[in-house]
Amino acid sequence: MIRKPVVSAADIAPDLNRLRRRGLLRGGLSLGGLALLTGCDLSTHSGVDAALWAMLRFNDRVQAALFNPSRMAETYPVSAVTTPFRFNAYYPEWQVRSVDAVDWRLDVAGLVADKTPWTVDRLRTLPQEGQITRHICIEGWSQIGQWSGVPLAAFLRRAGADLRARYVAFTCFDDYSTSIDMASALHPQTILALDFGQQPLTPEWGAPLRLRIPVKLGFKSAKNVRSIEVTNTFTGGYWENQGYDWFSGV
Ligand SMILES: Nc1nc2c(c(=O)[nH]1)N[C@H]1C(S)=C(S)[C@@H](COP(=O)(O)O)O[C@H]1N2
Ligand SMILES: [Mo]
Repeated sequence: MIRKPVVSAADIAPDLNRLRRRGLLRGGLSLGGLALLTGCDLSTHSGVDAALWAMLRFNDRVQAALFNPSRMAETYPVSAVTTPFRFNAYYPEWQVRSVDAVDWRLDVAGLVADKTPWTVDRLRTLPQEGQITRHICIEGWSQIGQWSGVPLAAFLRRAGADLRARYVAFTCFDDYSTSIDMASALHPQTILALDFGQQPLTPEWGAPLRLRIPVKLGFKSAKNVRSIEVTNTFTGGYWENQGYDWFSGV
């Protein structure tokens, strides 16, 4: 990375505007103010980067503190379901990857007593919950869908997860990843979905298993899940590591 000796206020104006839009910064914040807030050295580009990331992590902590675990996302009647349902991923639909559901295993890692991998059949023996909720993409569109599957809270309890851990992290076999805070993981509407529109998920909608978390923006609802890890280590995610707000509550 090329290090410029001095960074001007104009250099970071777009980033500051981004933080301001999120209601994180009010009014004009000078470079000096940002340095004070974050304790980062702003004389180089990497210093500014560090400062902006520090602000984003601060924003995550504020959002986590404001999260109300008993507030439910709005639910809808079947008649409100959006058809056709829009596909989205970081690649086009023709590049969707699929696995044989019979061979697929859900790996469980980290602060969990029982790390036995799960099959689809065994996941179906756990209690199932359905929901018709709005999926809101950060790109500015939304749609209503019907999903059902295992409440993540029930799954975590069953696996003997340490529910005091900070994060639940997901990896996907399309090389996507995301992670969420434990409070949101335990929210009653956060489910490991196996069905979409009352049919088993198909690959483009995240088969064999996707996270469905209506209290967060759509990019948090990881499709094509391969593993779940309970951890105290911050792991970010595919979009989060590129600057999307990590908490992303709706
Ligand atoms: N594995 C995986 N999950 C993913 C993504 C992805 O690229 N890969 N994209 C996310 C984004 S940005 C959105 S909006 C939703 C889209 O879900 P849908 O195709 O069911 O509408 O999936 C999310 N989960
Ligand atoms: Mo999205």
